[in-house]
Amino acid sequence: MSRSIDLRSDTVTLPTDAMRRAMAEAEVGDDVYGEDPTVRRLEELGAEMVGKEAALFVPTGTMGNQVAVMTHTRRGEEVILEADSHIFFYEVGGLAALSGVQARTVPGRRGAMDPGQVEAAVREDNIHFPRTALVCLENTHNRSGGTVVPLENMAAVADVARRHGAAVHLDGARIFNAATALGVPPSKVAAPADSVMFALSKGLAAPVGSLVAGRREWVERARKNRKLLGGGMRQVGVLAAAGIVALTSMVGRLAEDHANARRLGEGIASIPGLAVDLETVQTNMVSFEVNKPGLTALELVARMGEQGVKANATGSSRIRLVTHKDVSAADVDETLRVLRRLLA
Ligand code: TLP
Repeated sequence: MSRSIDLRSDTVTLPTDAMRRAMAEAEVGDDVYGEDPTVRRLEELGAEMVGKEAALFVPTGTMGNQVAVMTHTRRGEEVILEADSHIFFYEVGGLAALSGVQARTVPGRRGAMDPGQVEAAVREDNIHFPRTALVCLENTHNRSGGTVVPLENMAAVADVARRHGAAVHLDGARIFNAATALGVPPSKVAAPADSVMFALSKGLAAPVGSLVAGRREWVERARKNRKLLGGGMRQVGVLAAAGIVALTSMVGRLAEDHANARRLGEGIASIPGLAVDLETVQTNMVSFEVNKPGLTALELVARMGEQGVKANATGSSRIRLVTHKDVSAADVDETLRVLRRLLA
């Protein structure tokens, strides 16, 4: 069977040979006792890269975001976040189920919330109201098609939060894609936030893992909440070792994924029956509409699958394609050939 082209997500990336070697050779210890030297190295390296005092290794981005929310809030408080944000849309209701907080959503434009609307959503002091404890940002913004939220917008929203005594958390699962697209270090993207979660297991191709970073005292409280959620891992340096390879050798190549997404987006824009807003193709994703009467996104995804191209439907007429290190320019061209045939 010929290999398929997997554009469902950058989470499907396979670990590199260098990662497998580092994993096999990793020096380990019991991380719940703080005795795994490889985890410590990863946490220090990650914290430094995003310009924060300390970081915590977590098994998934979802746990990282949820631990962050739990550490910033108390039960019954309110969290402001973008209506299509991952934390609100894709984390199984964790805000309510795990932290007992309530979500107040604000619509965004390509992931960016209007600071005025955020300000209007902040609760004033009133005996009836929950306290607004936290504002969450996301960069790059997944459901907008991997768009980059402008740094000025992040700073303006963070400023609103601070003026009202609320903390700011950044879901930076793809912070390195944002930094690559903006041509700035990731610490600049994380700067407006008190805490940031970023993934090692997406475009950077580690098999597992994310980091949550912030002030040292905050990270120690987050460590306790990670334990509460069952995320205290033992000789986990075997995984952290792959994370170190991810951070030290996989960031530089993300521009290649962005170029492939652009090539894919431009090709899709020329196919009758498909529509893509090329202005949203800013990093490693292409989110497009299926406009052919009688053809749903799910049906097109199924037909693409039969032709060896895997994709995800993200709405009844919307499909998302994600480029990553296991997708070449030739794979992009093959994907475009398949789409042209299917839409003919
Ligand atoms: N996103 C996944 C799915 O959950 C949708 C994907 O394929 O894109 N924040 C953002 C912005 C994310 O895109 C994701 C994963 C997460 C958090 C959660 O990370 P994991 O999958 O490690 O829990």
